[in-house]
Amino acid sequence: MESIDLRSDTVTQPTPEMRRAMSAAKVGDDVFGEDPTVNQLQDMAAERMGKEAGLFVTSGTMGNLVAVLTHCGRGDEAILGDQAHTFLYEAGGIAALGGVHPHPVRNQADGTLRLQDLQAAIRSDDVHFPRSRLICLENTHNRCGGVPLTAEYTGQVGELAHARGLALHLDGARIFNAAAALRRRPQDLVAPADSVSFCLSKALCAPVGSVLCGSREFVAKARRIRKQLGGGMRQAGILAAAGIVGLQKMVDRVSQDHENAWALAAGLGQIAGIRLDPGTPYTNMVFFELDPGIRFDAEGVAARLAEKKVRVQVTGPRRFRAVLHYWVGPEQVQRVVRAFEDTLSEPT
Ligand code: TLP
Repeated sequence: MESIDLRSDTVTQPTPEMRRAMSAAKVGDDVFGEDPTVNQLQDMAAERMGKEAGLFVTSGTMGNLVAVLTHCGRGDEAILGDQAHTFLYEAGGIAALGGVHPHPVRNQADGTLRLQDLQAAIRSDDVHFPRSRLICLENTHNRCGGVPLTAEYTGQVGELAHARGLALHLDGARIFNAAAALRRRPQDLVAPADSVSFCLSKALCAPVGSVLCGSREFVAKARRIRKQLGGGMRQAGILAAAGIVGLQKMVDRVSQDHENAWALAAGLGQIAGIRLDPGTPYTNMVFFELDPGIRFDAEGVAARLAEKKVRVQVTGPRRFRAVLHYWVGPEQVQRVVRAFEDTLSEPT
């Protein structure tokens, strides 16, 4: 029996087609700009995002870091959600490596930052203050349940940022999930942003990489910063080849992951002792917790599930996240539901 890993969509393995494309990829020295496969991926990504240019980076974390360091200098300030991945889970890189002051604003449950909170967070010109340079949004919003942000909301934030002389960066790690859920083109969702990074190594199944997109001028500057960070790769076409297959073949299928997430939520919702988060799932993530009546804690349940070859992410003492992806189909979803049923009915 194969194990079912729902801890994240980052666990996705490359498809056989990706492995074939990787072994056949034409490569060159990408620091010289001479890797044809990287160049093709960057062009495709920029076109998908409706931006002038793209830059292949090692990870979503590097995409956000390079973006923030391209927009901001040392001592400048980036305004972002207090639940943002960049604020919580990127090892403080923007401060540690860029001297950029993070200014967290409370995330609402729907992943947004209130416009009045953003207005209030932007500093006036005063020697006491860091200079506000950037607002960051996240779409879909991971910690807020994988919820998508609408094009209209992002447009309002873009207008506000630009009117006050700030730039807008979008962490679009899962922008294709947002696009599928909202039935909008990704380029419409990211149009108000000056830069956007999206991941190839999550729903799209590529083994490595993200692409940071923006204007030609922005990407030229970002390229130097990527080099400073040690992210200038050489024959990276081997990796980019998988990303190209991801963009060609995996984008249109992410709505299947959303359907499987609904099926999982429907099954889990029937089990006494499981409480689904209101609204879950918005996209490919199901968030839920254990009722107070259940004697196990989340770690205890996860350990018992692991014995049944089912893995989920523990996100709190009694909380879980399950992320659907290409390698988990409807049959596996039913196996996960049964594994939860069996586990919660076991004696402690
Ligand atoms: N998220 C991972 C973990 O780091 C939490 C996950 O399992 O969800 N932005 C967003 C919104 C993300 O969710 C992630 C990864 C990243 C950026 C960073 O991407 P990588 O892992 O490629 O550095």
